[in-house]
Amino acid sequence: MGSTKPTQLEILKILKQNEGNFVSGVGLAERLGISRPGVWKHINRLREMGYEIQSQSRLGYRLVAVPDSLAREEIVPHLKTQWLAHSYHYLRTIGSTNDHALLLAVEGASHGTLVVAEEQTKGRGRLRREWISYPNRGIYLSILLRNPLPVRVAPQLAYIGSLALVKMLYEEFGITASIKWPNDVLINGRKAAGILTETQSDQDFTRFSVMGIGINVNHSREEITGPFRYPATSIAIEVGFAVKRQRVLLQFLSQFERDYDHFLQKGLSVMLPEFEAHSEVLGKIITVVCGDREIMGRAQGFTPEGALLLLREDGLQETVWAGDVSHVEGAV
Ligand code: BT5
Repeated sequence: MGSTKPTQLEILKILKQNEGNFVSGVGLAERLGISRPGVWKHINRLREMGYEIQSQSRLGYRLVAVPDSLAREEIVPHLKTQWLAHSYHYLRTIGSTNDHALLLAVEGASHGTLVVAEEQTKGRGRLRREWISYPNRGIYLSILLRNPLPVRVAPQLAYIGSLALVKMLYEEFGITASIKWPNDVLINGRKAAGILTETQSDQDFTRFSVMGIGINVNHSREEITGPFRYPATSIAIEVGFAVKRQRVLLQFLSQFERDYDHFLQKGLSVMLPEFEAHSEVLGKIITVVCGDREIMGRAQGFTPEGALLLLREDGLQETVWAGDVSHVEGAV
């Protein structure tokens, strides 16, 4: 687990309140009721966690820089959401955030619970494929959603997640990303994020859904060399500089909450024009793999439920509910 000790959190709070200024070691020791070597020990622990803390005899300690960590203390105080991520579960390393969120769901965790990790050792894609989750570079998160949805509607959550990510990347970073139906976000034609939605249902309605998303943020080219089913990239590779993951996470959560609430009120069909506007495949000749079938055709549009309408070479139109787009005309 990735929890920071209460005394360390208190020291951090005091250093942040005095950002730019030195805080005396004696003062810290007195305030916290611990010895000066005790303060020093906690300061060193914070340094190991990536906090840059300057120390000078007689002056004390000064916070110089905070790490780009997704720990609770760096995210929760800055949340702008109404209901999302207020229950915040941070893990330095975990098998899969989706597995952890599914477990929390069964134990009764609340709507909007967020699980986020710095590293996954068993990150999953669809059909149990592997999701490479390089430590401290990406964002690996799962959101627990408790609104009962008709079972056939649940896959649409992936569209809402990818739409929120694409919109956020543009608004916050000026990045033009696109959605490769049904669950990928591409930048310059390469996969930068993938979504995995898992649900538990009672008959026709979901009891809960977990929407997991993996975002390649600061990976170097070496860190995301495949072999992958589709060319991969990271935000940093495409924009040419490192991006604060904290900002990506906070802004994504705000955008997803807005889009999810809109989706609940109005349904996917109202959001379809936006989804189409950001589509990587619309109007292009693509190849879709559905089980052991491969269908080639022009992506003509989406049904109000989000299925893909494909005009095949033989002139017949086919409605594809699930599959993998393995090739897009003119792709990298
Ligand atoms: C996905 O599956 O794209 C969904 C990925 C969801 C990952 C998140 S991370 C948080 C949460 N917890 C989990 O355990 N999972 C979710 P799919 O469309 O099936 O694509 C999987 C394929 O993408 C793999 O077979 C690889 O070819 C490729 N791939 C693996 N890691 C990648 C990466 N980091 N970037 C780009 N492509 C990758």
